[in-house]
Parts: sequence; C-alpha cells; structure tokens
Amino acid sequence: MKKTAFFFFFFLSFCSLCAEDGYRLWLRYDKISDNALLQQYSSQLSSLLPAASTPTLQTAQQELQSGLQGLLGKQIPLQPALANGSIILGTPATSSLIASVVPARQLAAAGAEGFVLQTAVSSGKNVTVITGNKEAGVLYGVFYFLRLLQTHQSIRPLAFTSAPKIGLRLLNHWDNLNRSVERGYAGISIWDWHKLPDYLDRRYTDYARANASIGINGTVLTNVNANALTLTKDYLVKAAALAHVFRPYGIKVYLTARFSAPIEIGKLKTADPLDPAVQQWWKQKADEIYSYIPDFGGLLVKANSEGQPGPQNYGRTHADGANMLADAITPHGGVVIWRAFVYSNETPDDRFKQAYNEFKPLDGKFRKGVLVQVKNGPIDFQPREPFHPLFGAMPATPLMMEYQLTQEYLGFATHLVYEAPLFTEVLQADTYAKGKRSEVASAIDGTLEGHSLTGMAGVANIGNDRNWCGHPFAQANWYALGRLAWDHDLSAAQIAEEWIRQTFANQPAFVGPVKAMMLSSRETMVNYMTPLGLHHIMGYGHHYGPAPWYNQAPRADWNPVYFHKADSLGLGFDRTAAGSNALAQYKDEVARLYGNLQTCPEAFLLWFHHVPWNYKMKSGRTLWEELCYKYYTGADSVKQMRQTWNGMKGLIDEERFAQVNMLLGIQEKEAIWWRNACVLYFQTFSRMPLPAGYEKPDQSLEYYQSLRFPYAPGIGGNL
Ligand code: BDP
Repeated sequence: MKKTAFFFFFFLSFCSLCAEDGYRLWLRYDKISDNALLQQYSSQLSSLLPAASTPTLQTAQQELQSGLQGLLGKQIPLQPALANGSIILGTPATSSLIASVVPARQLAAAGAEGFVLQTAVSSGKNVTVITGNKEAGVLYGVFYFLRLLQTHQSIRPLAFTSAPKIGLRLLNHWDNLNRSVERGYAGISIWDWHKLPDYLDRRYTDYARANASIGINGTVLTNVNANALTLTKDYLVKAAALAHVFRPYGIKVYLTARFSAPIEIGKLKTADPLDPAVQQWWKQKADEIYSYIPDFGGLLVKANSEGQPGPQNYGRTHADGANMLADAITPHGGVVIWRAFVYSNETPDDRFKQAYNEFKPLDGKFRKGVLVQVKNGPIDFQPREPFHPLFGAMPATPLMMEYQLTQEYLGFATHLVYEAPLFTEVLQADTYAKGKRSEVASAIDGTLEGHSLTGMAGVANIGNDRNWCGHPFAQANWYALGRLAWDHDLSAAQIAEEWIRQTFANQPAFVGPVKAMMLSSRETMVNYMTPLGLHHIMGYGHHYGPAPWYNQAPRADWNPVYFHKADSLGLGFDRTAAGSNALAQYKDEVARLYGNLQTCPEAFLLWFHHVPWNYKMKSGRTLWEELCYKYYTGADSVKQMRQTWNGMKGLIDEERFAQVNMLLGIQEKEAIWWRNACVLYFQTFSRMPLPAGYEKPDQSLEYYQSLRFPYAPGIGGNL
C-alpha cells in the first residue's frame, strides 16, 4: 500500500475519534463498529418500500435512509417489491399492507401520536413495519427504530407500541427579538429574525429533527417577558417561515403574548380584558396569526409577574385575562398557556405561597383550552425544591409542568448537571390529592382528574453555540425533557444510558462510569450550592455564584437573606404553622411529613424549618457540622467527577473529551468557591469552628463578598 493511501485509511478509521463538535447531538448515526452486530442488522434490513409522498412521510423516509446509511455504512435502496428485510413506512391509510400486518389493537393503543414497530411475515417475506395512525407517529417510530440501532438493541422480532403520556411537549425559548437570550448560556438565539423569513438556516431543520426525535411537538419561540412587536405582521411572517420548516416534523409554533399589546401595537387606550374593543382586537389578531400559521399552537402568557402587564392592572383576574385570549384563540384550535409564576412586591406574604393564593380560588373559572403552566417548585427553579403546592390543588384546571433546562440556577453552562433526577423527583412526589398515589405525574398527564389537555414544557437551553447547549452534557437535559414528556415512567438512569450511547459511545467501559457520574451530578451540585433545603442564595440579578449575604435588592423576596434567615439561633425558613404556614397549602399528609422536624426529609429541612445550629441530624452531626459536611462532600465529588472523566480519555473523540475536561475544571473551582463563601458566611451566625479535617478556605469572606460580575451572561434585555 502506498504511503498516502495508508494514511488515508488510517485517518478514516480514526476520524470518529477526532473532529466531533457536538452539532449532531444524539443523532450521530456513525457506522456501527461491532462487526457481528453490523452484519446482523444488515441482513435484517435490505430495502425500503417507498413511502407515500406527503411531507412528513418523506421526511421520515429521508431520516431513515440517512440514519441507516450512516449506521450500516451502506445505502438501503428504495425498492417497491417486497423482499426479505424490507422496511415499510406509513399509516394504515397510506399502505394497505400495513393495515393487513399490524394488529388493530396495537394501532388503537398507539393513539393519535404514537407508533408501532412490528416485524412480520408478509407474502413469505420477513419485513419490518414502522407505522402510526398519524404521520407524525411514523416519524417518531423511525427515530425510535434508529435509536434501537444506535444503542445496539435487537430489532427482530419487534412488536412494540408506544404512545405519549402528555399531549403538549414543548420547549419554551426565552429568546428576544434582538437575539439575546434571557438566561441563555449557549450563545445568542438560533432564531435569526433579521434574515427571516427569506433565509432559512439549516439549523432550523436540524432543530426540528432533534426535537421530533424525542417527541417534542411544539416550540414557543419567544421570551415570556414578551415584546408586543412579536405579534405584528413583520414578525408573524417570520414565525410562519419557521412553522413551515417545523411542520413536517410534527412541531407547532407558539408565541408569547404581551398583555398590553392592544395598547402598544393596537393603538387602543386600554388592555382591559373585559373591554369589548380589546376583546375584538385579540380576535382579529388571532385571525391574522392563523392566516399566516394555520396550525399555530397558541399563546403563552406571563402576566402580572415581575413587572409584566396583566389583567390585574385593570382590577381583573388571571382567569379574566386567560379567558379573553382563549375566546380569540381556541376557535382556531389553539390553546392559551397562562403562567402561574406570580408573586407581588406589595404582598408581604411568603413568596412560596403567592401563586397558590392567587390561582387556587380561580379553579373552575378558566375556559376550555386554557392550561395553567406551573413551575416545578414554589419559588424559582432552584437546585432542589419541594413540588409546587398547586399540583393536585386545582382539579378543574389542566395544569402544565414547567421545568427549566437552561441552568440559570445550576451553574450556567459550565457545570455538568444532569437534570432528569430533578425532573423525576418532582413527578414522583405524592400530592395526596386523592389519597395515596396521587403523584404529580398523574396531575400532569391528566389521569388524576380526567383532563385530556395536558402539557410539559422546558425552558430551552439552546443557543447558536456550535454544540447547541454550551456544555456537551447539557444536551442531555434537552433530551431528558422530551423523553419524560413522552413517558414519565422512564427512569433518569434509562434516559442517561440511551443518551450516552447515542451521543458518545456504546462501550460499557464508558457508559457505566459516565452514567454513574451523570446520575449523581445533581445531588453533587445541591451539596456544593444549596444543601439541606437552602434555596435562592445566588448572586443578585445575574444569579452567578454564591451571595447568601446579599440584602440590597429593591424587594425583600429577591434577597438571599429573606430565604435562608440565618441568625444566631439557627438557619432556615420556618414555613410551619408557627411561621409562614406555607405548609398548609399542601394536603395534610404532606404538610405533616414536612412539618414535623423528625419526619421532614433532611433534603428539604431548611425549606420548612428554622433549625438550631446544634440540632442533631440523623447522621449524629449537628446542623452546622452537617452543613459543612455537605458543602465539602459536594466540592470533593466534583474532583471525583474529574477523575472519572480523565479515565475516559481515548474512549471518545479528543474534542469533546477536552471540552468536558476544561469545563469540569471550571466546575471544580466554582464548587470550591460556593463551598468556601457559604461556609464562611454561615459561620458568622453559627460561631462554630470548621469541623476537624476540613481544608480551610483560602480566601476571606470579605474577598468573596467583594467579587463583581458586571458581564455575567444571560441577562438578556428585551429590545
Ligand atoms: C426567573 C428568571 C427570569 C424569568 C423568570 C420567569 O430569573 O429571568 O423571567 O424566572 O420565569 O427565574 O418568568
């Protein structure tokens, strides 16, 4: 062999280990390196029956062809004649063959959006059928099928039906029209509003592919702190261009509505929801939106919250506002998603209680077609929160879950934090709304109260960084949101495993340690940031780094000191009857569990109790010692993560290996920063020494308090 040829082959065989910028996410489709498996798959898949020529089925066919080409290293030809190894794609309506080989009950179980994967013998040939009642289901089936190959699972025999448990599976982008992203840490917005509608970036298609591959079926393009211009013709035309790209992928576009839009862009004097001119304005606006985007998903609204206008400006309720919009939107088939994230400066009550106080009395007052979107916890996307007391408390109203994928409170895009354990912890929490086993999941998927309108949203962590999410591992949080919205019975471990196998590698030597690292990463972060139920003690405004001492915010409940209440006696927010009594918002069983110092899980202790510094914890340590123990354990665990990662060298591409390595370096530094700053600060109240054996912080408290970050990312600015 000539030298150049040798180098070429050398390069080819190693190229999967070099350039890998993360752009392909979990849809890498690299050739399967296990030869036996490759041969097995190749013999089972020979050709593809041409699918009907609708946009979605053609999209499914293309995805399957390019996926198989990559994975098998050869083209699977389109061939109308049935052969051994044929793959058949379509719905029972587009293919009579499908109707004859797939049992009707399996199709029925797939519902409107699900899919069936079925191996069968047809005219004496072994075939694989990928089908669903609707075309989007076929596409979901294709992605699932490709996932089986990417994760090296068996594809014969198959008799598998899957249907989503939740109807609206959405991303919420907090993207502004000037392309800044509120709380975005992965570059600027991927929506290039300036070049839309004429220039369609390839990214829009790849975004749609990625979402469809995990079952996400809607995207709210714009920030909840909304700009009224979003609803002007210029921007509707741009949104329509995106909707056009997303449509074949089963993804609908939604927009955020600024409540005062009738004044700002409609030249009305008021935005009062009971004013007939305002109602008429919204109806016309809805007609206009649907004239550009016939399958528009609906409007998401943040009203009377953190300075946003809303119905209360006119003495009306949230229900009045939502219903007015519903009257305009629902006749076209859309929904109104009204956020319950409200708390008021004027209300002196515990911020924990305010959403419940406002919304619970409105149960039953919302029109059909309105969903109330509730954050997973009562404060604000903290590393750990108890479940929001509204779940299970508004039986007559469909409640939608809102998670935050972007790591505003979880170390930005520099910390490796796998969020699925946070998501599942909340879903599995028991609300006791209808006795035992009334988990949050059942309140969200509609089974608890018999709602058919259901939803789950994640605040997107996507930007124009080459790898989409900034941190290679942050992609897993996007992935997990989609998978859990589809099936909340999946475990965080299952989701991590399939994500790792697709995104990085299938070797057990990689999958095992990396999965373990991901699964413990959230607890690790809780330990070094907010252990034992501490919350909201981050830097003011930008939310970067620790600032438990901060007390200068213009409103009390933006100050960390409001939340931790450290004093010479102890630490934590008393939310029992002796304190703010927020616990009364939960069902008795939950209130009793959390309300009793003995039974309250220690992970939630300081959420609900002001605990004496020398209180004996289950470990036998005092509260002060336990706090130190958690902070030090957390920071040490990041060191271990780095060691684990170092052991992965050579098992994956150099590029992502090095990126993660550097990011873990930042995370380790910042974990130590959190630990030192918090321990030194709380020590000024406990007045107790650092327990023996702990390394002393290398800086003073004053040093940590003096740090300033005027250019911390993610502040946005909605122009
Ligand atoms: C907070 C964010 C703020 C958002 C707000 C919201 O700091 O930027 O606008 O949530 O959800 O956590 O509306």
